Order: sequence, then structure tokens, then C-alpha cells
Amino acid sequence: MEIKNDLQIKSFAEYKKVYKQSTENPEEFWNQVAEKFTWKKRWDNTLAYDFNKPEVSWFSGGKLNITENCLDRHLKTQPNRNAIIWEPNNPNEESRHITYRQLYVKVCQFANVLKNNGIKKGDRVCLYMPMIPELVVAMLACARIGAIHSVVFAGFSSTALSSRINDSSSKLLITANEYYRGTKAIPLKEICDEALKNYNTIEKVIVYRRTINEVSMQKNRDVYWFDELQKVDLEAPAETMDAEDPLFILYTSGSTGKPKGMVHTTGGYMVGTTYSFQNVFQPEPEDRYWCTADIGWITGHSYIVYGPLLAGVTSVMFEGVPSYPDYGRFWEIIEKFKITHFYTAPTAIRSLAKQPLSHIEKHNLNSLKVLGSVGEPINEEAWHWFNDNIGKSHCPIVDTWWQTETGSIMISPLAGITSTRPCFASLPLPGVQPALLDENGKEIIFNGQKAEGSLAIKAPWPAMARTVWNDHQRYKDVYFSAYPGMYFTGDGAYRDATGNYRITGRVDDVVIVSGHNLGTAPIENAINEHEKVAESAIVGYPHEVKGNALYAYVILFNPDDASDELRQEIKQEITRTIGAIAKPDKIQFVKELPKTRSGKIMRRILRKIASKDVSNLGDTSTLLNGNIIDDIIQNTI
Ligand code: 6R9
Repeated sequence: MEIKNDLQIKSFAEYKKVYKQSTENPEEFWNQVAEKFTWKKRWDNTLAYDFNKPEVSWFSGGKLNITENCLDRHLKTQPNRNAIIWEPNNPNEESRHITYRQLYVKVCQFANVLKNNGIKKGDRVCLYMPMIPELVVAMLACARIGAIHSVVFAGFSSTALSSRINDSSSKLLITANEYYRGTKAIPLKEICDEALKNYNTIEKVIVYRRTINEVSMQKNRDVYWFDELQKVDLEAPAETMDAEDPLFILYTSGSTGKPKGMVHTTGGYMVGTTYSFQNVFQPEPEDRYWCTADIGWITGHSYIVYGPLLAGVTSVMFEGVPSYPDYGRFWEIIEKFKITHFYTAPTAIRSLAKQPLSHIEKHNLNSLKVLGSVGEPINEEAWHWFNDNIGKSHCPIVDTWWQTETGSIMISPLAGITSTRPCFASLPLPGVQPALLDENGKEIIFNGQKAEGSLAIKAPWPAMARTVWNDHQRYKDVYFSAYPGMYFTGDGAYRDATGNYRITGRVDDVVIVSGHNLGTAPIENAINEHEKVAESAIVGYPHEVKGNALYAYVILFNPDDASDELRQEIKQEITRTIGAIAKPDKIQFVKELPKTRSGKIMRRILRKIASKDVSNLGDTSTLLNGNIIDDIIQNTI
């Protein structure tokens, strides 16, 4: 366990000292962290970067395989510790305990299956799977042989899946026949078949049988996971990877157009996720850490799979939902496995806070030591509810701010070390240099005064995404053009007089619904697909449980077509092209949309109207058609 104790900061004074060192001499700081890992060859150059190109490389010349750090390394010290504890959707089904040794064997074996199916270093493999240990096995097996995994959230539609398959030109698709989430059966293989109907790059499909039900299998293309295992050895050498070789692609919605395939590389991601995991959560060897995210999101990648396994901690994984069989499910799991660290999202907290406390009172939550929140700003009420009823006021809450693009947690308290305060993500982790920018793009230097502005990051950190797959220009345009020489986060932030950050929300056209980032453009495109729709605009408005919900303004070719039936059709179109999470709660048919003279829809005004906050609509003088606003307000839903 040498890695754990060496990496954890243990006092606030130490944090301040280390933070200062990390900004004064980042290379020396990250060298010391990187030295704690197993490398096949040491790196030549710690950091090279140019944010104008933009180009970033960490630990270049270093050779390694991340799975030797997640698995082989722990075989010497703790082969029998559980790597994964898995809890199924249905509480009557058996949970599974998988030790580091067992996980190592499964990963090696499946790495051989991948090879047997023609996968080589650098190939892309798409994983469209439920929350089962085999998803972790498949990810690590890819990493073992140097293939690039692209996990697609199993809640996405066949259209969303096929666009991600083709964008990454994945050769192999790994899925399950079907699975259950709550009372719903999800026919995953059927969705895959739909996604593969048209042109696609997939040559083979490996199907894990999560249930006993038969599904259709296409000859020469589809094979069963279990059958493939019978054909291979248990040993698989770890491919030698360059520190900057891609480890995975993960798609995130953008404010315009198609999703961006964020590319994360091997060495920096390993160092960054481990360091942040160790310091934010402060785990001890015997702990049982549970993150409720789905592995289809970055939180699952970094803090269910890589961070905890690299740190040698037991990571608990749950297949189901907080409401099934009842709203006591999370608390039951905490009691069952004596969970010490519970990392979840504000939207889950808010929905659980609406339920009677009796669900909680039935369970012993005394094992809990640290609580975490991620995905969107946690409002004060939810923070207090979480603190009082779950943490019983003795568990620090780490409100962790970060992004798919950042790869690792950027701004967060360190559990038990940084003092916490509702709504505040607090202070940057060592190695992270945030900046607040005013409307002219000028940095508001910290001088003991409160300030508010756009949040940017001034210098590279190891786990940052290196590019957008096949579209480096877009990487530059989205993240490095707003404020030349800095990484732009898309978020706004407030900084108090002590230098603590509070994230205030997106400043671009991304709406966060139940913790999921949804770009408004793809949803509008889906609505516009309907033959009766001329144009549409999507905005977010505050929602008690989801944080934000979607409000759609839709112009019809023929206003007489407006009906509830049409609203349903529009929702279906969205479910089909993106997924049910992108369905608007409200659809208002309008004659026109407020537009600027340059033709840009004024979403700022629509957001206010949808939020029923019309007292001050701000400057509407730039509008081409300001006269339509009253009409929109009068017909607000
Ligand atoms: C990890 C993750 C990123 C966006 C981010 C911000 C919001 C995440 C937050 C938070 C306030 C927090 N966000 N954590 N806002 N406080 N603790 O969620 O990645 O899905 O890419 O979303 O989520 O707006 O820019 P991702």
C-alpha cells in the first residue's frame, strides 16, 4: 500500500504548502507523484505544452500499461482484497465479490478474447453495456492490449449509438443480451441490431448473457462472451504503451452539432485520477467506496474504475436505480456492504430527499465516513439534507467540480482536511490553476476580494483530454479560443474573499438535466426532423428534482397542427434520436422565436420566460422581433 500513504495530504497546512509547490514547479511536483507508479520505462520529459496550438503532452517517452498499475501491482500486496463488489438490480439476486486476483485473471482472459476477435493496439472497441463487472473487465482488457475503449451509456438510443460507433470507427461492439433497471427490461442487443442496420464500421459483436432470454444472433458477426472465453489462455502480457497513447474516447454533448469524442491518454490520466482520488476521498485500505454514477459517464470511468483500482481500494458497483424495489435501496446497500465513501449526484439526493425519512431510519449508516457530490451545483437545501440525514453531520461532503474534458477532479475539498460549506466546491487540487475572467476576458487576479466570472484553467494538468477524436480543430475552437492561452470550462464561478470557488453553472448552450449534459443543438435538430416543425429552441428551467428540466419552443409550419398528440410525436422523435433523457418536460408552440439581427435565437430571454422570471428581461434592443415576446409570455406553460 505504499502508494496510498505517500500520496495523501494529511493537513490543511500541508495542502497549502503542496499547492504552492505544485504551481511554482509543476514538473517537479508531478514527477514525484508519477514516480509512485509502475513504468516499463521512465519518461524523458515531464511536460510540454502550447495552449495556442493546442498541444499538451505529459511524461513523454514514458512506457507503461495502466492495467499493470490497476491489477498486477496489487497482486503482490493484496491479491485477496475485493477489487469490485457488485450489487444487482434485483435485491434477491446474489451480489458478486471479485478480488484483485480474480479481476486480473478475468481481464487477461478477455484480453485474449479481444485479440482472438482481431483487435489490435490502437483499434477502437465500443462498449454498450449495463452496470455489470464485465463492463470493467472489457475496459481493462482493451487497455491491456492497447485498444481504445469507447463506452456508450446504455441509456442512449440506437441512433446515438450508431453515430458514436461510426465517429470512432469502432471495429468491435461489446454488449449484453438485455438487463433490468428497476422494473424495466432493456433489450440492449435489439438496440444494437437497430444501430447496426445501416452502414457501420463494426465487424464483430460480443454478447454477454446477463439474463437467460434468447436474442437474435447474426451469423459470422455475433458471438457469445462465454463461448469466446472457452477458446483462450488465462495469461495475457500487458502491451507496452506510450504515456501519450490514447486510453479511451468518451463522448460528451457539445453546445453545437454532434457529440465530441474526448480523447484521454494513458500516463497523465493514470497519475491524475489516482492523485485526485487519494486526496479528495482520503481512502484507507479497508474501506468500501461506492460511486453511484454510471460507467457510461466520466465519473464512472475515473472514480468507479480507474481511480479506485489504481489506488487498490474496493469499488462498489450497482446495477439498479435508487427507487427499486423502493426508495430505501441506496441506504440498504450502504448498510449491506458497510460503505465508507458514498459519492453521488445532486439530482439523486434531491429525489431521495422527497421520500419519507423512514426509508433511511430502517438502515444503519454508521459505516459512512465521507460523502461526495458531482455533476452539477448542489443547492443549499440538498446539501443540508445530505449532511444531516445521511452523514449525520459527521461526514465531510466533498463537492467535486470537474468535467469529462478534465478527466480528474479539479476543484474540491479534501475530505476531513478542507473546511466545507454548502454550494462551494472550495479550493483547487494541487496542480490545478483556475482563473476567473471578466467579460473582457481579463483575469480577475485574487486579491482577497469577492469576484464572479467565467472559469478557465491557466496551465495543463495530467488528466486533461488531449483532443477531440478526428477533430482537433473543434478541440481548439471549443476550449482554447474563447480566452487564448487558457482552457475555457464553459462554466461560470463565484470566488469568495477567502479564495473558495462556487460554481454557478454553464455559461454556454449546455443544460444539465439530472446531472447529464445535454447540448441544446442536437435536441433542436431532433425536433426539427418532424415534418410539421419549422424551427425550435430548447432551454433549461429550474426543476426541483432534476436541477434543470427542458422547455421546448416550437414553430410549426401550420399553427393549426398544434396538439398534444404532436407533442408526443416530438418527444418520440427525441427519444429515438438521442434518448429519453433529452425529452423536454414542456413544449410550447409559438409563432416566432426571439432573434437577434444576426439571426441568433435569444435563448437568454427564452430561459427567463421558461423560468417564469419575466420581471426583467434585460436588453431586448438587439432583437429583430421584440414584439413577439408578450405573446410567448402569455402562452407560457
Ligand atoms: C464530472 C462531470 C461537466 C459539467 C461542468 C459543470 C457541471 C460537474 C459540478 C458541476 C457544479 C459541481 N458540474 N460537477 N457544477 N458543481 N460539483 O459531471 O462531467 O458530465 O462532463 O459535466 O457539470 O457545469 O462543466 P460532465
